[in-house]
Amino acid sequence: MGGSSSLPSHLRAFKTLQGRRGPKILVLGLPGVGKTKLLEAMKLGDIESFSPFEGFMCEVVKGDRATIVSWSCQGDLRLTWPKKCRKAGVVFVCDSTDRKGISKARISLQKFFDANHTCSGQPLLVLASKQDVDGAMTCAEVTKALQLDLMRTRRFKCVGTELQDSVIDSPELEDGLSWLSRQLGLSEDYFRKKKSQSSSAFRRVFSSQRRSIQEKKETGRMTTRARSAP
Ligand SMILES: Nc1nc2c(ncn2[C@@H]2O[C@H](COP(=O)(O)OP(=O)(O)O)[C@@H](O)[C@H]2O)c(=O)[nH]1
Ligand SMILES: [Mg+2]
Repeated sequence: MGGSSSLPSHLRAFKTLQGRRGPKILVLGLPGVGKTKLLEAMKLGDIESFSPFEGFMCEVVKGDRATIVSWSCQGDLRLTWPKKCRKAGVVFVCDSTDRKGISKARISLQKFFDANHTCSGQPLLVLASKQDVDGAMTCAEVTKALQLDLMRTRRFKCVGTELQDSVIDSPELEDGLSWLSRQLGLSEDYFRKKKSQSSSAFRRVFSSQRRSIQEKKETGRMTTRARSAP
């Protein structure tokens, strides 16, 4: 405990939440791009949501196998992450419908890698979300706009996802996560949801949890919610 009080608040928060081995995946992206939706679709475990400081939102999933940390902030991913996080695969979610905002996303991603050089060797999975919306950018367009090809030393893959409320299974997401698992030296199904879990039950739990989080946000309180798999 001693010394941890001098850490920046976001590091203190991760110290308590990330677990002994550190997260396997860091999910990054601007607000509203679909990070929470992704965590819901993965169904790996309870989602804890909190705000380490104003304007920043963090979600942590501590599944049976893997811990996942999702980080949302207003355009600034220039935080230096704890060492344990630097072994994680990086999932960058961007909103394919937001053509104007894509350069902001590119700058955020660049800032993240600039501040975390040790993450540079880690695999990068880019999720081009909201592919179900008319006029969404294709993966090729997103790859170009984020200048992923210029990141020569980094392994990356870009997949398009459509995670609407009614869509529970996403082959594209599974494909992306299998790729990430392989790159991290894990089994293909490492990040795959448990087959026995009932999707309709999940839908019910998630929609009630989302409502509850929203209500808490509106009252201006810190949000901490646990979702329990049925
Ligand atoms: N149509 C569509 N909407 C999506 C998709 N992914 C996320 N959304 C919606 O985008 C909004 C923001 O998603 P959320 O996961 O909360 O974003 P976050 O702020 O990055 O966590 C929500 O209304 C989601 O339902 C998608 O693939 N398709
Ligand atoms: Mg969110």
